Amino acid sequence: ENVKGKLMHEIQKPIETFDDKVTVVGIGAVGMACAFSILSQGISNNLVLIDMFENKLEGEMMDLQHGSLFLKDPKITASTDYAVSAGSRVCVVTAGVRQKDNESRTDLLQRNADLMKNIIPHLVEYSPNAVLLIVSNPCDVLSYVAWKISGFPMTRIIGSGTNLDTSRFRYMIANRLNIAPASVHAWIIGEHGDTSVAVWSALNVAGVRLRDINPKIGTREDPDRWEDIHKEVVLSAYNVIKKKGYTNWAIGLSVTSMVHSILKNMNSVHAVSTLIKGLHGVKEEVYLSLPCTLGQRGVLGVIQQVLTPTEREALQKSARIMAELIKGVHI
Ligand code: 6V0
Repeated sequence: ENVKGKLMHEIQKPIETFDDKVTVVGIGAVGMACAFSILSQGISNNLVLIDMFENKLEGEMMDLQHGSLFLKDPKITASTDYAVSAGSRVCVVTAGVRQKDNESRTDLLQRNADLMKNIIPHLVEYSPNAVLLIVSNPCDVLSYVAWKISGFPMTRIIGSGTNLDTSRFRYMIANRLNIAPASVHAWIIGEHGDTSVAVWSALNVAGVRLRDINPKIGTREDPDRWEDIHKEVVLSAYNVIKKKGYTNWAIGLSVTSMVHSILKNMNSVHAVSTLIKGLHGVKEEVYLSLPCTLGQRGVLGVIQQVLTPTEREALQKSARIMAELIKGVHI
């Protein structure tokens, strides 16, 4: 072609690199928040979008591509065909259906589990070495379902879990203390949702445990009512959904930080959903969140927090509830 040929004498073709290829399945509010945050932070320069709706896919892809000047000239592709996802290092699953009128949580769970049956085998076929990050809700049960369907080692199926709950928790504590969230060390473990466990015993700033200052912290007898913060964390999603219809920005950022740790093999610790049987006295084969180190091979290790008996029991109770839910799902 004339102008192109005259402008540049081409010596060789650039190589196509797959080192940081990330696929996002489901381009709703959550999927697009993940995509935007991954691109704008330069975490991946090779992003794939997958959904069922061709037009919307193309629209979202074009809209992002038009911002290339302000990014790092990423390669952005989109298709209903999973072949485009081939060779991904991380696949983020955000596809989901919402509750219908009069639909029970269990029915919703089965519908989303059926969705996993549809999605996961394609991802496994085209990216057999990828780490799969499950964001769709109920995230802990669906991570378990995805693990069963995929045939992957448990280390490569990760639920976004309480990474988001933990960030909400740290933000709220940070506000109360007027110290940045990054300097407030606090963890929410267990279920992403109603039965999550706040690890009050470990909450510290610069190694100073708040429980040493206020022995009642996180309990009902605490005159300062720190426990209200955990309640607010649990209600966060409901409160945001009531006001704007869905949550997306914080989960997008939280997923991005996990993808970053995986792609860059960082060994940084995130509260993510993993198979926790045998830890903290949990007997059931369930996925729940604990602080895990993340790297290119997925979950590398689980930090064994020194939990109080109350915290341990709360986690074990969560595990029993999860096991019951799992029993009801047809995989
Ligand atoms: P949304 O905006 O309705 O988007 C869902 C998308 O999934 C739509 O674009 C659908 O077309 C697509 N989809 C549905 N079925 C398929 C399929 N078989 N294959 C491909 N794509 C499909 O929902 P939203 O983005 O708001 O939420 C997505 C999921 O994330 C829901 O299950 C939420 O509950 C869950 N969240 C999880 C969070 C977490 O912390 N783990 C946080 C927020 C939301």
